[in-house]
Amino acid sequence: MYGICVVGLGYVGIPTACAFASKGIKTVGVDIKPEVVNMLNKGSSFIREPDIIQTIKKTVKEKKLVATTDINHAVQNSKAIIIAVQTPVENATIELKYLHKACEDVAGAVKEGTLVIIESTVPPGTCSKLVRPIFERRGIRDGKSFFLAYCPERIAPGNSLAEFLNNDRIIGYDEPASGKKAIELFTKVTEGEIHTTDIITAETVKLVENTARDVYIAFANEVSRICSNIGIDAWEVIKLANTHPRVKILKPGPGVGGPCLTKDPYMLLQNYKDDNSRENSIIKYARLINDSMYQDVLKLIHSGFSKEFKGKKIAILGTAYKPEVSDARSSPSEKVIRALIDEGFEVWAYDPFCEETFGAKKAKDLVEAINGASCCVFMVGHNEFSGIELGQLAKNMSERKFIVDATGILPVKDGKYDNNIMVLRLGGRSAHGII
Ligand code: SAJ
Repeated sequence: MYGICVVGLGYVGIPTACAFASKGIKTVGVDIKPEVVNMLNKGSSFIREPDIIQTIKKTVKEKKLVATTDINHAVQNSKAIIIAVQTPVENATIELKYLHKACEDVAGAVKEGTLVIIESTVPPGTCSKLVRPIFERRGIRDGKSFFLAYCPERIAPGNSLAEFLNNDRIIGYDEPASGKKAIELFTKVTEGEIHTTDIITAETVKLVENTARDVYIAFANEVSRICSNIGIDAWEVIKLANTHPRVKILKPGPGVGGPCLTKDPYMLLQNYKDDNSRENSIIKYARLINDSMYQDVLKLIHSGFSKEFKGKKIAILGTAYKPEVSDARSSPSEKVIRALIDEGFEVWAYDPFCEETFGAKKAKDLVEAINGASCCVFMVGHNEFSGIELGQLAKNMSERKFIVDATGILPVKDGKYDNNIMVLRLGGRSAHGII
């Protein structure tokens, strides 16, 4: 018998399964992909976070964690089920078919008295309109013959296990008996505080959190554009503005990537009933700003070249969607790389975590990427890049060398440096007249 069954072993399901197994709770993970299941059973994972890898290795060996493709067997033999399948945007709509299928499978096998927790991000109302009816159609009643709760994940990829174990948790439930069971379960794994509410509020809270972050980042990006127009350094402006006790501006960058902030704001926006409100929403404009930041990077790159750039080598440093992760979904690097290839540049990409190159030539290391390049573009603030010295870069680059720092990773401001190297920084003074 398992304490927990986690359905969906993706970027959320794996840390979830690891967290329960690390607390000594016998955990079974289910996925339809045999390669994911096999990898986990061999003590490994596609998530390259060291504590995830270590925990999987240890808990698989101790037989606290196992994976299977057999959902019936796993569900029938578990006291509680957590569903953490993807809810992606496909053809411009939120696709709930994976959640639907997982709920059907769980409802078809679940034993009386099982706790079922939805962890996937969903549009408000999904648990009451889609999930609960799937169970009720089989005569399984929430709060009586099964217990339903919505507990959204809040983990930041890159540090997912620690965040799962330590972050505060929201638990949404509509039946007191279901809430009691869910609180009991999360108390075993969460150091953070548990906050309770009804299910539709919990569903909305999750979307509001991610939308807030997207809007805050858009503001930082807008500050960067405005400062470039004034001819001043946005990084200095933000640093000084943040000395105010009630101001906390985030960092400008080449855009917002990843599977969450690029999608969740649209799930929230859908709740406006009229087009006008949706079209004029701060949420929509934030998305537009963040989605268009890659053009600012391209403008900086173009400004560094004289007219002829066909065949010139450019090194794109970072293809992941953010620092220290291997995930390239909706990475701003994709748009930049594809545009540069179309324009005739010879584009090379290097990322210490991520295999994806978006059609650029793959460099095995930093040296191969920058060797003979006219331009290096820092697209992701990976730690490996933060120690780079300009002198080291200049030595390996071509005669004509300039660097675009799209993430503020370099310890220098923009301007001309020794070795004839020019640094153009997104949000920097030198972007004046360019952006
Ligand atoms: N970014 C900036 N400037 C910043 C911070 C981030 O441009 O100052 C960019 C990043 O480079 C990246 C994107 O934003 O491209 C998103 O990165 P992130 O670290 O802000 O967020 P995610 O998508 O990795 O994780 C978010 C988190 N949500 C919040 O912080 C409110 C995480 O807690 C959620 O669990 C996750 O979404 C999710 O799965 O929903």
